[in-house]
Amino acid sequence: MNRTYIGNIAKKHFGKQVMVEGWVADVRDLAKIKFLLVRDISGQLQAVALKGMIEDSLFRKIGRIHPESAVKIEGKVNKSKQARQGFELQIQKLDVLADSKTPLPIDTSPKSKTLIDRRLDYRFLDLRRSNIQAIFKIQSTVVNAFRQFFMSNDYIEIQPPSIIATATEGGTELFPVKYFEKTAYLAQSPQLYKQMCAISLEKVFTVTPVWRAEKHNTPRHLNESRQMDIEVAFADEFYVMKVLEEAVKYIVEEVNRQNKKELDILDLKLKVPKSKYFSYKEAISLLKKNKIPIENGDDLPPEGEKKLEELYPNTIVFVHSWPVKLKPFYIWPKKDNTTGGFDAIYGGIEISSGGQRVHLPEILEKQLKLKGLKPKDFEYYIDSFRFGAPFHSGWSIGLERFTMALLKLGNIREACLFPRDRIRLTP
Ligand code: AMO
Repeated sequence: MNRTYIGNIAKKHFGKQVMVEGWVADVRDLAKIKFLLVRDISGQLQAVALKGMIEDSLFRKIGRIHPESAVKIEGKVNKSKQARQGFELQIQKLDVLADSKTPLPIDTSPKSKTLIDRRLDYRFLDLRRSNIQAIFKIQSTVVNAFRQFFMSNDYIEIQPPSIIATATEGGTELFPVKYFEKTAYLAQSPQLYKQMCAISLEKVFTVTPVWRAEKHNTPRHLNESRQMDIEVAFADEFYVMKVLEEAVKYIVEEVNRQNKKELDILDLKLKVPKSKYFSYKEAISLLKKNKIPIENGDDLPPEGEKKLEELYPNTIVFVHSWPVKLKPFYIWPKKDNTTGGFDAIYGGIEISSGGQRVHLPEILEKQLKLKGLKPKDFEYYIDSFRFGAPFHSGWSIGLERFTMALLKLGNIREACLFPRDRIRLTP
């Protein structure tokens, strides 16, 4: 008999035989009746066995199945008023395909009280929980919608290197790797490579892992994360901010369209966000007015980002025209000591930053020196702008950050399958 996914069982199956495969979420072992709660990736159902209706040995075996064992069940679908799904499966045959050790190291019920550290130690089991599955099903939609959006707008997907020779986002946050006789580093960002592609391929995007050796351990930082980046030639920062706005709106629409069930499980209703634009100076005075302790020249603190969400709920807040001091060397410096750099805040957290880039070698050299970096280390990159490199702009959305903001998760680790942080390297 072919397998039927639990989520596909419908009225047309009532009174018919089906075969399901999945995991035992719960066992209720009564004298004359046994209940199994069985789940697969598409849903869960109640399976019942009545004494006298099946062989005695099978009846006894059902009561002793360990939770989280993988089973295969054949039975009849019966309409049921008691079962939450409106039907139940009357067990006729049951095989334990893979027994589970008992007791379980974590609680695998949706309302599990197991602490996050322990859950992450047993992430493979944590992934049996329907609410955790919902997060990663939605994240899968997010990545796919990102790809679809840019593919359908004629962007080219690029595959940048992950082993690089130089820092991009500041000198101290690199993981060194031994590269034959030299020291190389894990990429902190596809920044330099996406730029070198955009000056020939015009419109590029990538989804790629990045590594940052930041020592702090916070609910919003990972040491390995995934970035969704774009870079566009003949475009300024305002052009790409608009693109970001449209891409995020499309992603939210797709999640609403494709993940109704998952949003229900997470008890979330998503509205397509609005957008709001502030210059850095405007943002600082707005936050000051709202009693956030901040001065001109400061980076936006987490409570400032939260305040922006409070003032403009469900809005992508763009903060542009940042001072030179607060942006990386590759961001275009303007005459008034501001730059073409911006941040995007959504759900009370920075989900993206980007800007117009320096496309003129002389300015790039000056900027590198200003940031304490050696132009010699960046020769290959600077040289790429000597052959008709047009002005260009781009940005990067952190995938886990975005998932965290979208689904209102309290800790970025909830949005990462196997987080790498200051102390965690396994599983
Ligand atoms: P930035 O360093 O701001 O910019 O990173 C872009 C986005 O990536 C996410 N992010 C992180 N997520 C989790 N843990 C971290 N440690 C972490 N660091 C960053 C955030 C952030 O907004 N090259 C530029 C982008 C560009 O200009 O195109 C860059 O990497 O969501």
